[in-house]
Amino acid sequence: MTSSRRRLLLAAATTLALTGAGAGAAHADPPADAPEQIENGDFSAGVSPWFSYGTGPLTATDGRLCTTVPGGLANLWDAGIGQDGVPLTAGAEYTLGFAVSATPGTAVKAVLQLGAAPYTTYAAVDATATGTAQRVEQTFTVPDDNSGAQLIFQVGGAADTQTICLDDVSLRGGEPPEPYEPDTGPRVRVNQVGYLPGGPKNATVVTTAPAPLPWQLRAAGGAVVASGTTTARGVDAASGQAVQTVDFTSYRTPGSGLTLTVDGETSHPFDISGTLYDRLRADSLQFFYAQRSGIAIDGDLIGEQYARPAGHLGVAPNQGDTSVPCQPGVCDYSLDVRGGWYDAGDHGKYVVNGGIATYQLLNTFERTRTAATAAGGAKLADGTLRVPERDNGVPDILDEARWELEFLLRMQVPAGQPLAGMAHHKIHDRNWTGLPLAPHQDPQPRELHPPSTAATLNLAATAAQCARLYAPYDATFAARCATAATRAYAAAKAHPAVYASPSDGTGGGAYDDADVTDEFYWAAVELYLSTGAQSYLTDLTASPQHTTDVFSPQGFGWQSTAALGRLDLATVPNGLPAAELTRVRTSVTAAADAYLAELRRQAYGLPMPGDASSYFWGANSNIINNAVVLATAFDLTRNATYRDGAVQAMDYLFGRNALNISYVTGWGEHAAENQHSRIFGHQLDPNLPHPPAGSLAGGANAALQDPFAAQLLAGCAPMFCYVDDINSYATNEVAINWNSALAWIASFLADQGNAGAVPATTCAVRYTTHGSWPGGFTTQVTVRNTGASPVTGWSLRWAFTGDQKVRSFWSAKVTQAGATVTATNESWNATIAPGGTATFGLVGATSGGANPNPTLVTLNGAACAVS
Ligand code: 9MR
Ligand code: 9MR
Repeated sequence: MTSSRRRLLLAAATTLALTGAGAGAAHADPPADAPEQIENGDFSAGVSPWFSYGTGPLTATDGRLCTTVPGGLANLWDAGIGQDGVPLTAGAEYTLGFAVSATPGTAVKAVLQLGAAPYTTYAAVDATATGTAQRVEQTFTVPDDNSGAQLIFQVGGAADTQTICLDDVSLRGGEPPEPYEPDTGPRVRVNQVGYLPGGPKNATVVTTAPAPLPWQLRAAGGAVVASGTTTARGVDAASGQAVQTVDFTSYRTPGSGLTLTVDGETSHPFDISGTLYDRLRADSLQFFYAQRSGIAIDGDLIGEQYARPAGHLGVAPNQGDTSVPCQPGVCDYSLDVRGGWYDAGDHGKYVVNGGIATYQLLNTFERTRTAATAAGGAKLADGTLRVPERDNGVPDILDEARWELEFLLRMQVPAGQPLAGMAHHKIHDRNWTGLPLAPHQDPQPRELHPPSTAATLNLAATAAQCARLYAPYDATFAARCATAATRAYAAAKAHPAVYASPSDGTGGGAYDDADVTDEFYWAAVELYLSTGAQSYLTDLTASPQHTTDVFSPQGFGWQSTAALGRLDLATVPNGLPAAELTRVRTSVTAAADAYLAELRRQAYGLPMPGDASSYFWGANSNIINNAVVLATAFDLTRNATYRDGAVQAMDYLFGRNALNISYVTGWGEHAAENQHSRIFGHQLDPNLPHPPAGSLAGGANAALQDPFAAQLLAGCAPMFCYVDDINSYATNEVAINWNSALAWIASFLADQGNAGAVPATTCAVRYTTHGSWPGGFTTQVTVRNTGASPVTGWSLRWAFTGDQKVRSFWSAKVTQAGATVTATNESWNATIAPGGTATFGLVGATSGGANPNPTLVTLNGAACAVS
């Protein structure tokens, strides 16, 4: 409790006249332990669900609700602040309490009434509000039952404009609120988006039937196309439900509007299709454009409802981000930290969380260079996303990630200042604002918070990724990233234990982390992958994280980043000794095996344990990140079991769960759409949009850290600890680090097409760089046809890791686009007989940095074995 609030509560209660038709007699003693009937009466959850009419905008600051009321309105009831849906029981005793102030001062009337004409009054309390807040309390009985009465503070009728504030509004008495029963729809739980034709197809049925039950799969027209028997699974710990499972994997025929019927219940409809997730790739990435700070959002690109002026470019009422001072006493300079993405539902920008989100977008792109199913990145090429930079010659996903990278670079402490080279942990509002609030309307002062080692290493890691990935497109930017990365890493080593404070959570999240061994490992890996330098190899090898199991059952996240380094070390070509590389890759497949085992244990089929401590804030992203490990194991091994595990894991996110909800807006028959967001506040203001299609909710969180969820969901089984309400930031926020996980897996899923059998390898490539000198290298490539039929006409494709450029070549025609190299046969070596080979060579240029052999080379689109 704040001290100001405590003072208010101690202020003497003023006894006031009780008026109004039907009001019962006043009582001295409020009922003991009476239930609270007002929601968010202390405004700790912002403005919602309060509404007003005839007033200025409502703001919730420091636990008070304030607004302005124009002077000269004829009646008290010409302006009001209220709450609907207040349940009243006839004859029951209630105590209405509130604190109110008004400047310059006016009469106020609190009325409990029928919420529509004829507005029958059940009870009314008159108060005189002055510049000093006064506590008013009155006890009465109400004459009627009404499950949805209205409490309204009538505040009109003063001669002068008033600033009116309310605090600690409470109505105690009557019956306890009805227990919350979520509407969970049919008891047959499926992936509401659907299933890939060759992929796994599983569903979960909530039933108390002890024995297996028959199931029927129906086409849209109603015809039964497959049938079988369920498997009884007993009580599922995560949901507390008795369940059975259905496996209809063997049905592979594409169709739409299919349904599954078991135990007299029919599932939501779903599709079977190899193009199921094609649009999710762009949808999940579009979220980032909608979250951009410092640029007007173009409605022509992503829909008029999302158009808005640029936020935080120093235009009033914004107070930033073009010249942002530190918090008092932290530094004596200001930084231009414009741009970047708003972190989540708030307007803060955090280097730590920006780091993992940027990593995952960059890695989504980098994966297209090493994963056989990614088709060389064509699906993520320039012109594939709805961003303003489309058609600039750079893949759009890199344009989007650069928006954040430029911000991260601006957060670095300038040379000549204390802690130069480190990164400020975060920049955000001085105080929390209410919801909704468009970024350009945020009036709060913005402040830089102290630098931290964690933020500095997030900058080092992502800037190092930047250095290699942008090199083919913008050498100047890549060089700027390289410099920032090495400076940041050196600064972190010089200041290895500067931690963000866990209590620095006013106006923005804390994102505190007091173990940065994982960030050190991740940054060393990224720098090693980009530079090839021995010093980083030494550091990463010496890290305790290099030899521990970095893949926990609950997945990686912003606070546990060692897995980011491990996954990149396993997938991005590098010079690690062969035995070491094998060990690194085996750690990924071993983790994937553990996730597969967990997914088989869970009756809802997800790779996450079913205990309450696994369902924490943002767990949906951790579940997806476990799917990312499964997907990476598939990319490394081409063992379809891993692919199928990753595909199946997503069933949970799209509706195969206790609540029968898809956690991705716009995807599935019944999807989350009221995520906690100051921008996408449709639930609070119908003129505002829901989050755009492809926005992921944080998900079930048994810790229930927000008051709305705490009150509504107390005692929930872990998988039930979620509500699709804008007030619940602990279960239902949007966030860049969650959507980055979704974007990564969406791209992987879309790449799987029908998820058919993995083709056998019919080629082997030997790639040898047999000469290197400062500025250049020469490489020879031999491809062997290991299949049974001749290859006639060949095209070999691979990607460099950084800025390498082909300068000359022989025995093939070699072209290059970005980092991707394509070598096409000459007429004289067009045919390669079974067992035969073709050899060609090239001379390349590089400004330095790592130049490892590629790990993926494709022959006419099919992956070859590479040595
Ligand atoms: O809106 C904020 C959300 O982005 C954060 O995740 C969350 C926890 O830090 O806090 C939310 O802000 C609330 C604040 O913590 C308490 N006052 C009400 C704010 C809005 O609901
Ligand atoms: O994702 C964060 C979660 O791991 C933490 O437990 C939680 C409380 O500190 O904060 C979450 O991050 C929020 C951040 O603090 C403020 N912006 C919104 C983020 C998502 O809810």
